[in-house]
Amino acid sequence: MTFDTPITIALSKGRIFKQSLPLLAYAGILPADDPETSRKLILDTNHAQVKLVIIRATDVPTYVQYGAADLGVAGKDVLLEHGGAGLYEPLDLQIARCRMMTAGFQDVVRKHGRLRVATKYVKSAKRYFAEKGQQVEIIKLYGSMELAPIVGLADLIVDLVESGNTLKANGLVPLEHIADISSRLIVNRASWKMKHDTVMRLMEAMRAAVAKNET
Ligand code: PRT
Ligand code: MG
Repeated sequence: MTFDTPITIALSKGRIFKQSLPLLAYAGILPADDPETSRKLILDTNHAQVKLVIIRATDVPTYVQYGAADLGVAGKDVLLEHGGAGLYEPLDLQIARCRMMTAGFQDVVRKHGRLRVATKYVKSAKRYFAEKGQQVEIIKLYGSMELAPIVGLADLIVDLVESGNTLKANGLVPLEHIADISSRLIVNRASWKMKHDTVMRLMEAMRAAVAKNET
């Protein structure tokens, strides 16, 4: 692929960067640095016009919403919390897959009053329990949710589960399935219009890479 317009792609370190690499490579984009070892926040690529910005996973939709990046890769969990304002979500990349679940001790007993649920996914948790017609008290945390039931901060947590090992290591079990999660390509609405050809070609190359992975 050739790039006749500047393109900035927002990615987070870790699993999203690693699993996006082969999809980007399929579109001919090769980063000049490895974010795990480099301290650079902006990575050059083999194309002078294409830059990667490396940011926190939860910040990716914000960068794309405001046009600080034209495109990004973000987990559906993060997008559900962000709300999707100012961006399109045209492609499920089928990477960084996991499940959003409730979890707790095997025998969650409801004490007096409402069940307490600790999570960083406040919006998703609220919607899930509201749809079930269950009154709960949501406690916002920023990480290490597994600790909350152990120390009596909450009866349940809402978290992402992949292998289940993290829950198991903390004596918890997955209980109810809320959503299947994977990462999505997201596109700034103005970039979608102004850089249409380039964005489309990039997206179609990534779509082909996803399809190839599925077969
Ligand atoms: O780590 P940081 O605080 O910077 O941000 P982050 O945790 O949001 O980023 P990162 O890179 O860890 O995750 C990015 C995205 O990967 C998430 O937004 C999800 O869409 C996706 N993803 C896929 C996961 C997992 N699988 C996952 N297993 N994100 C987190 N986990 C965590 C989970 O929260 C739990 O702590 O891994 C633990 C469970 O894993 P198992 O295998 O023990 O079940
Ligand atoms: Mg993490």
